Amino acid sequence: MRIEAVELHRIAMPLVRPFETSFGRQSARDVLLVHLLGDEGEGWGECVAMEHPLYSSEYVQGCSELIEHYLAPRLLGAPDIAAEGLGELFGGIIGHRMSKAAVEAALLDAQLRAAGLSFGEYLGAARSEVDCGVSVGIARDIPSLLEEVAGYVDEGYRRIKLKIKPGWDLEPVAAVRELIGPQMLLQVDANTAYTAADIEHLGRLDAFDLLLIEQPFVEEDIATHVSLARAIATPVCLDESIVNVDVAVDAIERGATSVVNIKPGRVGGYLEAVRIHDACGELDVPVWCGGMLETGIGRAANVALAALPNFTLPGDTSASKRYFAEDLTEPFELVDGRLAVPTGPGTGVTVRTGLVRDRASRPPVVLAR
Ligand code: NPQ
Ligand code: MG
Repeated sequence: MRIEAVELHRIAMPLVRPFETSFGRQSARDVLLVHLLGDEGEGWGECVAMEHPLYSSEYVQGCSELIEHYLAPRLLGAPDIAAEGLGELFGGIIGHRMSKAAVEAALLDAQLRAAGLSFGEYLGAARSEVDCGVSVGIARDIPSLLEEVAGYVDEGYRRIKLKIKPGWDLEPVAAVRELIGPQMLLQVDANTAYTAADIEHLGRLDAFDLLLIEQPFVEEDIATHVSLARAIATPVCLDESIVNVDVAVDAIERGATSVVNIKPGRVGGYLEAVRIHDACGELDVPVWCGGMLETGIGRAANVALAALPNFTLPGDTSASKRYFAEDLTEPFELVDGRLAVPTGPGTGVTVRTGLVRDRASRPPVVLAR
């Protein structure tokens, strides 16, 4: 379609409880939304970058400027563009995957709405609902952690993921395993907080029958993940390191990762996410859908992606209320530990534009032809 205008909305979304990881503590989600207006209709995309460059090099203000000065001009200059053509249109711009993914999601939403097709149908969903897990932040102490985990188990989550860091690993994991029993799926995420010197220590996690350990070392360091995978029984799963399908295949072939966390924002979009899903499937490597504290806009598309056949492990696709008292769309609610894949055209959700306006942290950036 022909894009007539690009709007960039920045929203402050308070979190229902602060979320602490090895890289810091967040009490609000700073959300950048891309709203595209085209000759065939409109679409919304959510950027997963955080306010500050703590999880990845990208951050909200940088993404907003990158889209404003580099991506939007190319979109607005194209006579006719579809999401499948963005790889070429943005090809000269190096990196900036989260920015590109947000624009791709908005264009996909617009073109699928125009075609009357849902994200799930378009991406290749194989089921109508997805198993959900929940990511649990670093807590003040073990009793408060256990209280939080018990609440999520009561709500029906099918897998618990604990954030860990040096000084907050063996004890909380042991206590949670004791609380939830041997059957419940349990995994940990270090967000790059460890070094090669910690390999022997991380081997002690083998005692807790974990599904996987996610990204213990820095994103560029595939080799130390290979060493860890050889040294311990717990499967190693890369998150931050997996920036595209070639890196995913390389990391798998080198033995650095035997499970892959797929986040569309981190890999440049839903089309690349599907390519990683397909490549992992061919290599018999299971994948699961990560989360970046998305509002209903990003969550809707993630739930559709998580319905593809090789997403065999529960994702960080939690209910809206895990993060937000009031979502930017109709809320996603857990039913028997699962979320329903939206069936309406595009993402299938309706953006509450009044709330987008009310929660704006700055005036929208509006670019037109
Ligand atoms: C992960 N997500 O898997 C990330 C990291 C993460 C659900 O654990 C604000 C915005 C705070 C994005 C904290 C989950 C965040 C964030 C953590 C992403 O590594
Ligand atoms: Mg992670």
